[in-house]
Amino acid sequence: PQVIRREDYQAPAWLVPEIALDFRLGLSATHVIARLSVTRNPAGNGTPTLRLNGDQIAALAVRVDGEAVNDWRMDGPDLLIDLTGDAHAIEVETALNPAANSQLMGLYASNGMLCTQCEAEGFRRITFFPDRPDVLSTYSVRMSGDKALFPVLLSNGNCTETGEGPDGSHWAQWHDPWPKPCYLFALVAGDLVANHAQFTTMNGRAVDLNIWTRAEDKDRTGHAMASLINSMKWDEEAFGREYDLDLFNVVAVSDFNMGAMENKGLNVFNTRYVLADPETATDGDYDAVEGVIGHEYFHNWSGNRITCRDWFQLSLKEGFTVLRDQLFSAAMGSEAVKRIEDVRVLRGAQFPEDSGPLAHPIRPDSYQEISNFYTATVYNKGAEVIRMMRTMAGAETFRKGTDLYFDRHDGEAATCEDFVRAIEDGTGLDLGQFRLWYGQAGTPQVTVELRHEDGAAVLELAQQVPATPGQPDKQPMPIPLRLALFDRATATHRVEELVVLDQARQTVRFDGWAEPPVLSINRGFSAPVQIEAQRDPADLVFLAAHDDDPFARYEAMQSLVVGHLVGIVGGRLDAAAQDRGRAAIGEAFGAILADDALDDLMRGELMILPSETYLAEQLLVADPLAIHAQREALKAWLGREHGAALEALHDRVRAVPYGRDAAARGARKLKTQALIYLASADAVGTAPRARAQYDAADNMTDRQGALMVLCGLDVPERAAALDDFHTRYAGNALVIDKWFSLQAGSLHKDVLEHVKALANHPDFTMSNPNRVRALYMAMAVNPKAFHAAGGEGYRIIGEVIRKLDPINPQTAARFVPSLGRWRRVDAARGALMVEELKAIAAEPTLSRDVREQVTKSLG
Ligand code: DPP
Ligand code: ZN
Repeated sequence: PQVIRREDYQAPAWLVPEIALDFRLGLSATHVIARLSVTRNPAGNGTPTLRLNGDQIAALAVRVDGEAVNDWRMDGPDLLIDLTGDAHAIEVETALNPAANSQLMGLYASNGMLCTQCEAEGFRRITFFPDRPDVLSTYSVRMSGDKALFPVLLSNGNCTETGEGPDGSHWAQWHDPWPKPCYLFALVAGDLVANHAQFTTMNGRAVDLNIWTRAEDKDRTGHAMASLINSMKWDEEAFGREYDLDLFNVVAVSDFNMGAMENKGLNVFNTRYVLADPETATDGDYDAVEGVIGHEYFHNWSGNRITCRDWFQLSLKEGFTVLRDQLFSAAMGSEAVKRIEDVRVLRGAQFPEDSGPLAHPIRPDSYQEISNFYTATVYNKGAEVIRMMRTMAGAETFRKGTDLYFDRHDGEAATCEDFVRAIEDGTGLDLGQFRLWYGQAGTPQVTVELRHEDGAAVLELAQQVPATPGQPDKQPMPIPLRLALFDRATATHRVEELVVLDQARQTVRFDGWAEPPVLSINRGFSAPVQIEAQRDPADLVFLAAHDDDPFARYEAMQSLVVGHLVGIVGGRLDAAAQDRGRAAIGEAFGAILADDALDDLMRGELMILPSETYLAEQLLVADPLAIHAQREALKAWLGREHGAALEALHDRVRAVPYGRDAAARGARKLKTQALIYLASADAVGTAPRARAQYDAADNMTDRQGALMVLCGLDVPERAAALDDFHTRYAGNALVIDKWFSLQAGSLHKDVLEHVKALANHPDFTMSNPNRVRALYMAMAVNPKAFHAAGGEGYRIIGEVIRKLDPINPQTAARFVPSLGRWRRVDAARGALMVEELKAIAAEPTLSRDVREQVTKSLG
């Protein structure tokens, strides 16, 4: 396999300042003429050979300076032309079949419309081009097609002209004044309607906003539009970034590999991040729409105006843009809850990457298939790394750094190093050692010990960055730890500061403590590390009740439960210690239920137990079913112990009417949380309560929550509610996705039987990524199903990978990491997982995507 290395970067030999594209559109036959003005790059290596990348396309004709030529040649998928002189006009014709493009990369058909996805390397499936992000061009796009099939014709930038053609056809001409790499090119043609609004920027530019959907979906775009307007305003205020075109289009597409795509002036979205109304979208869905709308909009500056020099720099735009969308969502809602959710995602998705065979730094050194690097590491850990700079600089000073970055690199294809240097120059921070965060993979382990001696609190800190594939030895990194010391008597803190641990070991002394304080550390999750501390459960109960940092309060509760469950599963707690631990959790849980000063959204967060994935992460080798059983047992015990309080809570929040405000959202969150514990304690007794919540629901949050609980129970109410749900939402693809996910993710003892039956359901299809993920990703992340005795879960996922790979390799490859965790489970299970990986590797033809992930997972 060909390995692409970061250190091999070479400037492009030829540039393409301008490109004109002419599309004659048809669902199964589209004809493309690309006219490129190419100029020799003075900074290039001087080769006469122009390399135009291609992928599964053929050149029908090639012209140089207007003359048909024959002396071009193919080098694998690429088209090469030798040129004399410094500037030429190149013209290439290609023919495409969008309807047959099941990979959903390049130009493809979805639901009768045509759309594109070009990041990272999809443009080369449309025409021959130097498909690399450091080649920036000005685009003119003409498209023509049947007016009845494609009444709406969109591309990047502004529409400059339209007209009628022969035989019921029409055409449109678009021009994007901002030079861009080809991964930001987009085209959409279809029968769409727009929700239209206007936004006036801080300097008075009037911008037309359109959210395009199929007619029947239009009335579910209000939240996306409000989120877009909020994003535009927030980016002006928080980062000084103004929109730079007169038009901003968003299109919702139901077949989409990713969440959404930030194409210049024409964002293309997976429908699930656009459509929302109370009847069909949960509060979580609303948040996801807001977050992704923001994310793609923010890319206009962090991604489009300043793009990446090469794909190793992906975190330059993604890490920064994730941070920007996190700050935006925090500003729109509860900052505390948003931070907890972000950390939950990091721990659930990124920590396992860092500790597995696919571990890579946020700026990888090599890849075989770049699609495999759109990871939680590049995105979410990338955001955490930039957040640490912000924490160390302070928000206001950090802004000076980002201002400088935008100023200095506007219009360029930049590197992570450019970003760090701009932050350094703008803030005055010395980030020399900090750069290690870009190059070293693995989640640092920080050991914390607090001693009390001679009237002082002495904090011993040590760090260790674990070995990862290809990186056996690591250097200590700067780890900013926000900490506080609490006075037990007053339950307030006297010290709060940011300590930067930048050596292997460090001691920090705090004088003036006659009594030992309680330590609160990594407040706000100031660093993406794993804290190892021997904590007295009483101290954690204290912090869970009194810490004034909401994240730290949540963390105290999590640590209490992690210590208890991991202690039991690891066989480290005797019966008496188990009882003490459980009692401490029960006490803290009761205090959370009873605390009148807590808002319900935060109360809901504090009630959520650490996930099984996160618990497994604490053990070198885990028995997933033992973790599952112990966690379920604790849930049931809490449900019994606090049954009356949980019922009272459920009754209280049931009475709160639907609203989008925090209080009503908090009520809905608690409604389902209460139900979860009650059902765990008493399935038969709670089923009618769950069914009542289902029936009374006037919104998807309550209805889905109740159905989720019922799905896990072996009660008659289960099938009836599932049938009702399917009938009620027949034809609404996003809600039917939920119907699949709830069953595949359920706690039900027959979950694998359900999954197998659902695979044959008429609503199931392997060609829609949302549907595939709804069934199989939900199952792959459901430990009870995935790790079921005998390896059936592994076989199901292995088969999905093999069946999906020829259809959609990008989506298929996303399933490999779950099997790649084989070293972290008991040997018998591990062997079954390896067997599946080997069966995949033995396939005669495999995509580069799946091949890379499988080989690395076995390696
Ligand atoms: N660049 C997209 C995003 O993260 C993914 N292709 O927004
Ligand atoms: Zn992004």
